[in-house]
Amino acid sequence: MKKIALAFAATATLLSLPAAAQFQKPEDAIKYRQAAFTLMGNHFGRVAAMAQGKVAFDAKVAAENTGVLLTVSRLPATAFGEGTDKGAPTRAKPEIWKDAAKFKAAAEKMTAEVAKLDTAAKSGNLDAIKAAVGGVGGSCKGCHDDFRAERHSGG
Ligand code: ASC
Repeated sequence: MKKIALAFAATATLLSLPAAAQFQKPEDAIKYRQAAFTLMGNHFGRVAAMAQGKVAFDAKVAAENTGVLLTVSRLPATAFGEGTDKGAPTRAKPEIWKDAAKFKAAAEKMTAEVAKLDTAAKSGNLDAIKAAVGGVGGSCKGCHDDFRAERHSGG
């Protein structure tokens, strides 16, 4: 019985790891979320380029990229904890913490749009991918408009 309880606890810890990501210092959280956004921009950009006809459409490559995007899209929200507004140069606006509910909604909108894009990419339907790329791009922009500053702070 104890063993089962332990196994459950270990599994629960593993499953909740991204949501409970712990950072030694604010700088680590800032770098972590910036790294995640860099990866998201890269993998989304590859699919967006196909949707825009700038790169030849390859359904398999599109789905591989949205798979990475889907996984990584769930990570940044774990790295905006209290006290991570400074510690390294960042474009994160104070509104993220002042209007936490709105920020959370924007983050959830983004992950929902990314999930739709991944579903569209797995279907291999370019028109569906184009529509979903628009949704993801809109969610990026919406959050940037409200919560991302023009310039980096000094840190
Ligand atoms: C990207 C990227 C963003 C978004 C945004 C969409 O590829 O790096 O920040 O798309 O430009 O409006």
